Amino acid sequence: MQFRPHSAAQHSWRATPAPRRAEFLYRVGEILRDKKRDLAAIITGEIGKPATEAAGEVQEAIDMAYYMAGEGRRQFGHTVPSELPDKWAMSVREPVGLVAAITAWNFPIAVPSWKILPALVLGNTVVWKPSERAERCAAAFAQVFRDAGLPIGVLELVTGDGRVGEMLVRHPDVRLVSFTGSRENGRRVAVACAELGKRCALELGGKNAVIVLDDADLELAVDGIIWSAFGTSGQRCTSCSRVVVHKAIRQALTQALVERAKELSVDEAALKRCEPAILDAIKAGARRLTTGATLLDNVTAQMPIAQEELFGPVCVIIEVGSLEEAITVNNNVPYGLSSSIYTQDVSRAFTAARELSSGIVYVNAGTTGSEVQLPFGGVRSTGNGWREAGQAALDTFSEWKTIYVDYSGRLQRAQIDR
Ligand code: TXE
Repeated sequence: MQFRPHSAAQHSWRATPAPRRAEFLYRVGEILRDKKRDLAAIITGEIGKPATEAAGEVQEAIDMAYYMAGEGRRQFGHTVPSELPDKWAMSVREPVGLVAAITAWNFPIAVPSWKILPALVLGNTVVWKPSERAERCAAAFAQVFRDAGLPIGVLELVTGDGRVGEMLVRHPDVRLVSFTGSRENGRRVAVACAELGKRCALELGGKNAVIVLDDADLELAVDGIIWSAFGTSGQRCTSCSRVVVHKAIRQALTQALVERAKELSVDEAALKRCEPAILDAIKAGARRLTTGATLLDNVTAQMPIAQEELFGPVCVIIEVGSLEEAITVNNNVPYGLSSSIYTQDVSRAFTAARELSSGIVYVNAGTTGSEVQLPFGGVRSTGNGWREAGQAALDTFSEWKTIYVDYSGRLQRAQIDR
């Protein structure tokens, strides 16, 4: 499979004033809004996401379209007095160039929108390789950009598996790879980008915990855990796969979670993929409390099932004796995407918000539910410093250029001519 970027499209898109580029994104938002139901039905049909969650996913793309369209008139730079007379100093944002967006299957429209929309409004062109498990969703989403009148060659859709992804990563014209997927494949992308001197923005796995302290609103915590652990059958990178509970309320919380989990139906294929890890945990002493939406207790923090991302409807319960111990358990995993704490004590909430090692922290809410106007991403094995969404995305998809204009008519040497 060959990919030939549209260099003419790249030059003309870069030269298009940002407010004009933004007009295409406003139209994308309007079309997404008008086609929300149809697109949600395609997501449900292709990957089995429940209708309400699929609609929520399209809404996320709508929100991102309008948010990033607004950035068309807010690409602020800086002007600052030079240290030398008759000299002007300023900085401006510039596009990186051709961006390769490589995305996972579980959010086939929302996650691509988090990459494509900021990349376009900043003047980049994009080649997008969706997951091979969500190509119908990708075709429908790419059609929205065509219907919005986006010039040919500004957004290119290429389909295929990881080999096509690798080809794009190595393509000489690609300057930035924005990758969402598993840690293993993310590392392959990062190594290739390092060898080739390309920027690489990674959004990888999670092993997200909900901490429940002894003063928590138990009912609220149960709602938040059940939703973030078993919504989307636990197949969000931000899904809760660990409950870290204070020993004083462990029994009451566990009982309440079991009652609720029993009522749920889950993606059986996702659960099946998790069965070997569940059996290993049981051999190591864990106790399976429910099938389907699976809860296990008697799990210690260092067990593999409490460390590794399963990406399915499985959640373990770990008992602790203090906030400090809960924070240590939360932080001692390879991933650092999302954390949550339930407490009604403001000092403990803010202590946790400061000490929890993750890119996102929720207080009195579960681990899922990011909003487009704030940075999204994680630390350690979840990411590599770049963020998506919010103002942070502007830095991921642009370069700074500093411009000095010396109108003195003579040689002036900074730091020397004093
Ligand atoms: O990933 P895969 P999946 C994570 C989630 C889980 C994974 C599930 O935590 O770990 O994604 O998604 C392409 N070079 N997140 O199974 O298999 C592949 O074709 C280049 C985190 O889809 O890694 C697909 O398009 N590309 C996230 C994409 O990579 C390669 C939110 C992902 O595939 C490649 C959602 C290679 N060598 C899911 N190999 C977050 N943190 O925001 C594969 N691909």
